[in-house]
Amino acid sequence: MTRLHEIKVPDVGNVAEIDVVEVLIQPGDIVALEQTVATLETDKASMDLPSSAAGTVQQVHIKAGDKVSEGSLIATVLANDEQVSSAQSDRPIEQASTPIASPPVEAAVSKTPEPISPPVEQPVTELLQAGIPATHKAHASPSVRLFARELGVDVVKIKTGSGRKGRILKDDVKNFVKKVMSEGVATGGAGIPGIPAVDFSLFGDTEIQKLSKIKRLTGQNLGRVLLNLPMVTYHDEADITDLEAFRNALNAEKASGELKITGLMFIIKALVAAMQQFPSFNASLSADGENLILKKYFNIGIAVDTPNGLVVPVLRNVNNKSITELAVELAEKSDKARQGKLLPADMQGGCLTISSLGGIGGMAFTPIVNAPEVAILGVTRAKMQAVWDGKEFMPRLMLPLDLTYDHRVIDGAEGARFMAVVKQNLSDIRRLLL
Ligand code: CAO
Repeated sequence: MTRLHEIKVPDVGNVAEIDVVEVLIQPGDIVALEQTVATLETDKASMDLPSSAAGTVQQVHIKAGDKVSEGSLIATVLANDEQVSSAQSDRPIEQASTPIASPPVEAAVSKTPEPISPPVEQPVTELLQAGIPATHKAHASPSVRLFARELGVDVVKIKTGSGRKGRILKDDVKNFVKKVMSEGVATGGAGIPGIPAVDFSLFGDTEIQKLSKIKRLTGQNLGRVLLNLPMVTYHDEADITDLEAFRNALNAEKASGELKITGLMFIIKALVAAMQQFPSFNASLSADGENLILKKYFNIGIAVDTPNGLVVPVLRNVNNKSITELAVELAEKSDKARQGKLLPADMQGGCLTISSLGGIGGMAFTPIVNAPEVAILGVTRAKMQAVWDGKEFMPRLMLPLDLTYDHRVIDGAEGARFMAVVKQNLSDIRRLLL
């Protein structure tokens, strides 16, 4: 038989005006016998209020912020006779129109009013005398502590919660776990010890500057890539003397104020031509590491330096675009990037990335692959060098190139051959027509 059962605040000793800090049920919920339905708190302790019946919640009579005392009505439950704690009052129902969907309850039926859940780490006798179990100094109810323990979280580390007076709620535990997962590297993820915190103010004045969202996300992503990809960087240089002469002649024809062509446009084209010869560079490893997904499109990401951090807009179908079209598109996208106006779609679908520091300087660096891509090409400043041509030293403009690749997909010899083709394409751009 089913009955309307009232869950009330049991005998909690001589305490009135108990705060309701969290209500964990709502009408329609199915509760199990002894399941925590609310968290109550006095100025000395907090406690979980267990359900005295199993069934479907019909009405909830309290909300967070209310004050209750012994006998206050908490909720009404359409309960199964078999699963009601005998001490609390029930009103039989004449006609229970729908059968109760009983939750899988294993708990035995209590013969006495159910005491409030036992305290966790509770040494305070005066609170026990008052009939109220207390909790550890961190401000959280036993059920939240239990939940935290199940997830391996030490509630003390959460410090302050979003509940009243900084109480730690279940959502705070979930958010803490999410944060630790996403910042795994910074906090010592993958079993690697984290970097210990240092109080720098001991050594002199300091100032706190918040990292931009882009910087934080980039940092997390780069950390994840470093931990997941076995990467190798291969360094080489391309002779771009003839390319530079052609480019300068081209730019000299342009009216003042017209968009100039930088060497980067030729690097993009030379790279894509090499990718057409080496399909494994235009690929991604499947998540299970079993297959290579070969791409039939050629989209190149370009790392752009912005005041808020590094972003990578993607130039699509580069194989079908002219050098001038690429220059216009990159100018538009890098402007948009620097104004913080790139949309997520502008940064998706890249096949390989180029990170060019050539406008700034440098001799070489080791860029980090923009996974799930399999390689990234780093470029630093071209420099005039004396190059031996077999007979004499000739002044040649040499462009340093750094190719980092995912060694699970690309072997060292393949990387070197790929770079040889990129170099050839740059040294003699007529090859790009082939
Ligand atoms: N060698 C010599 N000169 C170079 C060069 C190179 N490798 N690359 C560019 N230059 C020259 C250009 O020709 C241009 O010269 P002029 O002023 O005489 O025309 C000047 O440097 C500035 O070029 P640029 O940087 O404005 O243009 P770009 O097409 O080469 O690059 C872009 C565009 C968006 C990639 C670049 O502006 C940028 O943001 N680079 C930074 C990328 C970055 O931060 N990477 C690091 C990622 S890892 O943390």
